[in-house]
Amino acid sequence: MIPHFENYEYHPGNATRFIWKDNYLEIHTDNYVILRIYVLEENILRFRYTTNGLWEDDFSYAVDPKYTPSNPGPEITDDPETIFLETKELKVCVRKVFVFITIMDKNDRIINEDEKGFHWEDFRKYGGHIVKQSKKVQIGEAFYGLGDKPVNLNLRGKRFKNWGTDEYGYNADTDPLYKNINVYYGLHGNIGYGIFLDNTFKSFFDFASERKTVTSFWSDGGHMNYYFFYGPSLRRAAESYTLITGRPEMPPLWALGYQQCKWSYQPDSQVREIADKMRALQIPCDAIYLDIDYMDGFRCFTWDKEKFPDPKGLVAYLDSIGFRTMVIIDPGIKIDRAYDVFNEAFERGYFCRRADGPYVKGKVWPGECHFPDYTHPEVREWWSGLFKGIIEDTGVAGVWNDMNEPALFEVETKTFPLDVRHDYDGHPCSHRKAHNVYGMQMARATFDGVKKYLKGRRPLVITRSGYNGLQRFTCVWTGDNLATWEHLMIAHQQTMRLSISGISFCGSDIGGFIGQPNGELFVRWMQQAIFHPFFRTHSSGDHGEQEPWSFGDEYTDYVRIFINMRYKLLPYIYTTFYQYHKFGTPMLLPLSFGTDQDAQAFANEQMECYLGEHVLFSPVIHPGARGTTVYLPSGSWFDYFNKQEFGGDQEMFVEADLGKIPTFIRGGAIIPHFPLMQYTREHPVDTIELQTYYKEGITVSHIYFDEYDG
Ligand code: MIG
Repeated sequence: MIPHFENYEYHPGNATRFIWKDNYLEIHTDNYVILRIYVLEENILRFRYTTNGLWEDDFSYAVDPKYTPSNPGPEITDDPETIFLETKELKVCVRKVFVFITIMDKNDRIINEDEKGFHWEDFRKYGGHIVKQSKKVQIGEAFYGLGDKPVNLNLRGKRFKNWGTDEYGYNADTDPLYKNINVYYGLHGNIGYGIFLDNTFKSFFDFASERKTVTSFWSDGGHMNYYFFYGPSLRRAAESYTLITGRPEMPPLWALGYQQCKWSYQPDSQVREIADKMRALQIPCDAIYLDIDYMDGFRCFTWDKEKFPDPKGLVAYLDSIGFRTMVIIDPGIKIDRAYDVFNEAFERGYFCRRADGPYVKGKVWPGECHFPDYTHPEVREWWSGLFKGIIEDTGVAGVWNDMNEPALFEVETKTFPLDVRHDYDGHPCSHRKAHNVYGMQMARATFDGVKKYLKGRRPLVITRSGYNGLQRFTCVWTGDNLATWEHLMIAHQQTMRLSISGISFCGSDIGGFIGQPNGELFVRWMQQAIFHPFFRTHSSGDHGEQEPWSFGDEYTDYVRIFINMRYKLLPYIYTTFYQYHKFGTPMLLPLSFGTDQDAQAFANEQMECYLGEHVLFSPVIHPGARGTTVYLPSGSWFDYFNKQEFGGDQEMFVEADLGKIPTFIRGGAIIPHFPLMQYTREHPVDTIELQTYYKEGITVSHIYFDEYDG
C-alpha cells in the first residue's frame, strides 16, 4: 500500500534493501520508489528519486561537463531502523521507514533534516507528478540565494516561483523575474549549507511561509533531483555549488571597465558623439552598446542602412578612441522570405514547433517571428556561425542577449504555449521542461559564436534570462528596473543575491531603466555600482538623457570621481574575478557569507557587503542621507577615503556626503591600484601602485594579472 498524507499526496514506502554502486548508494523501497544518494565529494551529495523504478537519462544543462567528481567512497552501515552513510565531513542517516533523511556533521549536529521529505502529488492536468521535498526549519535558520529575487537577503517567510518572465518595471516582491536559479542556502548557528534543485520545470521554493516550521521545494514535473553542499561556511557552500555548475573563463579586462548603454543610441553620429564626449570630459569608459534600433526592421544580424550605413567604419572609429562595441541580439527571427537568416532556419527546420507541427509564431519587436530551438545542438552550431558577420567582419566585441525568457508580446502568459516542442539535446520535451533553460542555451550558443570569431580574444556576452550554470557562458543584468530610491536598494540586493547564487558577473541598469533619476540618485547609484562586477549605465530613453554629464557639472564631477575610483581598483577587482573563476568564490559576499566570525549574527544584514577578500562597503540608499551605519567586523579597518583607522567589532555611523560611499579596507591588506586611465587599453600598464594598510600581524593579499585579453 502506498502511504499518503492528504488526498493525492504520496510518500516513499519502507526501505527493503540497499546497495552501493560506483559512486552512489541505491535504496529500494516496498512501493517502487528508489533513492540514489551520490557521494561526489566529502561535502557534496546528490539525491535522486524515482517513483516507479524508471530513471530518466541523467542529463543536465546545469552541471559543468568539465566537472569530474572525486567520488570518495563513504562508509555504509545499518541497524534495524537506519542506514548510515558517512564521509569525512558528513553523516547521512536514512530512516528505513519512509526513507527519511537527516544530514549531520561529524559532531552529530543536524545540518538538514527531512520533514515529510520526498513526496509527490498527481498533476492530472499535465498527466504526471508534482515532485516535492520538505525540510524542517532549524532554530533561527536564515535562507539565501535564488538568483534575481528583488527582496531582502534573508528569504525566510517567503515563497518564490522560478519561471522566467519578462517583468517590465518590476518592484520589490515581484515574482518570478527573468532568471531561474534553483539554488538556496540555509544558515543556523554556525552551520551553513546549500541545496540545488536540478529540475527545469516550473519550480517553487517555500521558506517557512506556508508552514512556519517547514521549508519546501517542488517542481511541476520531472524527477526529484537535488544536490547538497555542506559549508560549514556559506562561502564554501557557494564555492561547492559552482564546483558542480561551473565557473566562467576570465573576461577581458575591458569588460570590467565602465560601459555606457541606452535604448537606443542612434544614428551612428550620436554613438560617436557620446563616445567623443566621454573622452572630452575625461570620463573613463570602455564600451558602448547598440540596442535594437541599429538593426534593419529589428532583423537580427542586419544593420539599418540609413542610420548605420557603415558599421565597420563606426566600430573602427570607436575602437580608435578606446571603445569596444556591443550589440543586442534577440531570439525572435522575423518571418520574412526576403531575409536570409529566416530562410535558412525555416528550411532547415531550426525553429521551435507546436506539438501539432507548425512553427510557433509570436509577436516581438520585428512583428511576427519564429524562434530557434536553442536546445538543439545543431541549431546552436548554426546560431554561433551567424556571428561571423558582426564579430569577425564588423569588429564588434561582444553581444547582449535580451527577451530570451522567451518573451512574447500580446499574450497573457508572456511566453510560448506550453505544448511547444524542444529537442533538449536529444531528450525531446515540451516547453514545460525547456522554458527555464531556453535563455541560457541561447546565451551559450551566442558565447560560442562570439568566442569563435574573436579568434583568441576574450568574449563578453550578457543575458537577461537563464538557468543554473549560465555563469559558464555569460554575465547578466537585472532587467527593467526603475529610476527610484527603492530600486537603488533592490539593485544591490539582487546583485549580492546573484553573486552568492553562482553568478558574480552581474549588475543593474545604473540610474534605473524606466524613468529618470535626479543627480543625487544617479551619483548614489554610480558609487554603489563601482563595486558591482558588471558596471553599465542603461536607460529606456523614454525620457531625457542618462549619461554621466546629464545632471549638471556638480554631479558630473562626482560621477567622474567614482568611475575613476573603479578604474584605480581594477587590478583588485580583476584579482577578485580570478578568485571567482578559479575557486568559485562569490565576488560580492554579504556579511553572513564573508565572515569568519559568527555568521548567524549577520543573518539579517541587508546592504553591507564585501567585494573580494579585503574591501567592505555599505551603499547609501536614502535621499538626503548624510551617511549610513556600518558594522566593522573583528580586526582593524581603514576608511578608504580618509585613511582613518578603526577597531573592529563595532557599529558606527559613517558620514558620507555625495562624494563618498562608506568603504573600508582590512588592516594589513595590500590593494593594487592602476594609474588613472580613460580606458583599459589606453597605455600598456607597467605600473601598479600597492596601497598598503598597516597592521601588526599578518594579512595575506593576492594579486593576479595576465595579458588581460587573450
Ligand atoms: O521590450 O531592447 O530589458 O534592456 O533596452 C523591451 C530594448 C526590450 C528590454 C531590455 C532592455 C532593452 C529593451 N528590451
